[in-house]
Amino acid sequence: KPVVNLQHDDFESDSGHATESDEEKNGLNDAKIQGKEPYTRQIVWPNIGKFIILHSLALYGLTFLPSLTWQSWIFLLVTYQFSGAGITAGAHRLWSHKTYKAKYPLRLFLAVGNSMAGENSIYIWTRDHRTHHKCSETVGDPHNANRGFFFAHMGWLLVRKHPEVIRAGKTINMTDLENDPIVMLQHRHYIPCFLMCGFILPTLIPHLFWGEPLTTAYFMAVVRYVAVLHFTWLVNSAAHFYGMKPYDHTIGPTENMAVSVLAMGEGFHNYHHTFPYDYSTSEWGFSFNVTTVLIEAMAAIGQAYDLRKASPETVKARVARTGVPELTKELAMEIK
Ligand code: ST9
Ligand code: ZN
Ligand code: ZN
Repeated sequence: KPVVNLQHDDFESDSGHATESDEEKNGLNDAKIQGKEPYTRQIVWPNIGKFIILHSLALYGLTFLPSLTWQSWIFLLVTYQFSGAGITAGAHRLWSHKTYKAKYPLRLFLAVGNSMAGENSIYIWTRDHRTHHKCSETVGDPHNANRGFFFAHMGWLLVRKHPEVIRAGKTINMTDLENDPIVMLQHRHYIPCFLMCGFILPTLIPHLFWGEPLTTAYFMAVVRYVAVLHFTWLVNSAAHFYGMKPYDHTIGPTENMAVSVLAMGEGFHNYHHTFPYDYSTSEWGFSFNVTTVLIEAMAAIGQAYDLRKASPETVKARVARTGVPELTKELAMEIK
């Protein structure tokens, strides 16, 4: 198999370098994908096998939906929102971006939800996500959207990381998470935490409390897991491809309402990349944003505090500089 060894501005066919057709075959013939490091895409077959099995189980799991008891429907919805919040309010808005502070009980609650979501430990998720923001849509971005919709969605979990990702990641300061005992406990015992919160408890609870057969309860956990994975991945794929860019038209991320609905308020991605410190990830309050409702409810009972928000003046000034004022008006009409 020919070695792809392209340099940033070196597209010559040369000994040791790929020919143009090799590059096309690899789909890696673009400087935005290659970067300065020599890079060959290396498929991780065990991950492909794992995801094929997982998706087959989830598709089979869908056949159980018509026979679910009403209690199980509620349980499915609650575990979707709970594990989703472990990602949105937890890994994303709290731990990755420090958009607010949380007391111990709330951090514990979010860490349990996060373990149920099964998207790597909070520590790894945050390290990758901070790298995503720092190097957005360049070779250093773990899910670089320049490599296509599928790569941004889930392909990045099926291949070895680009060396630039690892290099960029090393420059990220993670001391805040290293000083959070809940985060480090989950990181050290990640697999048992995931299995317990993601599968064992969600299989046992419906069985013990309302007599749902164990098989049905298990398949519901699989369906919920795969659905939440795809809803999360849509933020990296759809919300980097389709939608308006009112706040900064020079970047890839977009405002995508469908993604906001599925991903609990995380589809306002043009806003989020422009104002990553904002706890609401949008300027529209509770609209299409269940996670903001949760954070504000937690603030009302004193569990969340020091919520950070971009002021309307800051947003307006930024729109005037890098955005499209007409689009914010259009978006406001769509939302209201
Ligand atoms: C999953 C994560 O699904 C999804 C994240 C999505 C993020 C979305 C963000 C959008 C905004 C929020 C929206 C929320 C919406 C929620 C909606 C809810 C309803 N920095 O990784 P390795 C170093 S996971 C620094 O193995 P390979 C490091 O030393 C799904 N260093 O690289 C590391 O060693 P260690 C389930 C870094 O070998 C070493 O390199 N999980 C960084 O290339 C090796 O790292 C899976 O399927 C960095 N950023 O393998 C697992 N990165 O870690 C999938 C690496 O020991 N992952 N280093 O410190 C894997 O199998 C592998 O990571 C791989 C790459 C094959 C993908
Ligand atoms: Zn973010
Ligand atoms: Zn993004």
